[in-house]
Amino acid sequence: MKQTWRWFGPPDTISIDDISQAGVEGIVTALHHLPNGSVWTLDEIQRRRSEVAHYKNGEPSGLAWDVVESLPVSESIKQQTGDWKLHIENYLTSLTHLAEAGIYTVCYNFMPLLDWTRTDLSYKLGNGARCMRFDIIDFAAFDIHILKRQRAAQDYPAAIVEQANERFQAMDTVAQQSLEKNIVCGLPGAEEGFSLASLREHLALYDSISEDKLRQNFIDFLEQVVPTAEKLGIKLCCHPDDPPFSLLGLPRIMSTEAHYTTMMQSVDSYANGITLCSGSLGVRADVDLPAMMNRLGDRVHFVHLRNVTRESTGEKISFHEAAHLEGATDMVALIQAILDEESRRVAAGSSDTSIPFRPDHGQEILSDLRIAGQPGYPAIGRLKGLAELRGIATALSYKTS
Ligand code: DNO
Repeated sequence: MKQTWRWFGPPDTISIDDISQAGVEGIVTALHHLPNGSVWTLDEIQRRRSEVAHYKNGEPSGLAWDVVESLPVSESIKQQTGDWKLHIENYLTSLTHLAEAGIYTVCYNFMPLLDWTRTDLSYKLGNGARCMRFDIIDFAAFDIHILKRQRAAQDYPAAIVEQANERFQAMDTVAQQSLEKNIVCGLPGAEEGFSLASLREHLALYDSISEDKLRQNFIDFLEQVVPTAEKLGIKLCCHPDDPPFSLLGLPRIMSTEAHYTTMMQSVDSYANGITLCSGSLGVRADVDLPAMMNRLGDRVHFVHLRNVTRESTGEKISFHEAAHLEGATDMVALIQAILDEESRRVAAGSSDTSIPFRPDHGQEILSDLRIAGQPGYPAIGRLKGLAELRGIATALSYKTS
């Protein structure tokens, strides 16, 4: 397992110098400053590669850009509107440039409008640490009373609607504004951010896009890009929906193991792979992550290791981000399943025997609490997560000589 770390590029307050001290072996980054749908030029890619490869003083860092997260799929492609064909051409050109620069693992998602979504970005835990939380009651209160989406109330069980009404009545303007901002502005790495008015306009565009239609658009996208990726030796890996259920009435089509199986069968190629995100999929009680890794592991090209505590039951639930070894996912069993897959690859003579993973998110602890960092991406919380995950992988791989 290759230990990687997400870096948001030069504006990131955690530098390559800092990251190198965390003992990581590779970097996950993206050209966040380029608009969705545009070409990633070779120049821009080379510049970022060089930034990754050097410390602030110009000395080599020994680190390389291993994984792209994400090469965004534009809304035009997802909806098949406007410039979508040009955006696909641009996607292919960007993949070609990435391969020319020696970068072969490319993560993306197919979530409509909203990327990962939380209602509370700084939820205080009993020990004073802070983490991100998704509260389905707050979310429903936003949807029904702030966004005022038509038919919103029909999308939640009656008990949730009732609690959302009470919750909203008790909120002052500051609480309402902060909830709205958390949901619509876009979290780190998210590709789109909205105002309330623009979110309403964008939601209307999905009125005629059913789940089946979105899936067909996804398959059309894969049919266009996977053959090129295959030729270039690029491994595409789709990130799951986070949270893994429909939000704001939008279709979500990458929330379960069955969704991944459909995706893999629709375009059957090694280049059409998975980002196994234990924090996103782990919200669902019906996803067994170690078993999924055992069943679909030969297409897992990138792993996000993170844990969640489920706070309620049902299809749409509340949850918060747990410490990496706590929460719903049996992290030891999942890491064992990843190591088993690597052993199968070694036996099969594959060259991809070290699957890149990153400690996904982290709780804010110690000095993180005194720094206004990127929500979900604190230095010390992630370092703790990485150290724990690294410890498990080391112990499970230990062989006495
Ligand atoms: C959140 C991230 C997501 C992810 C994208 C992948 O922390 O895991 O934003 O990067 O969904 O395309």
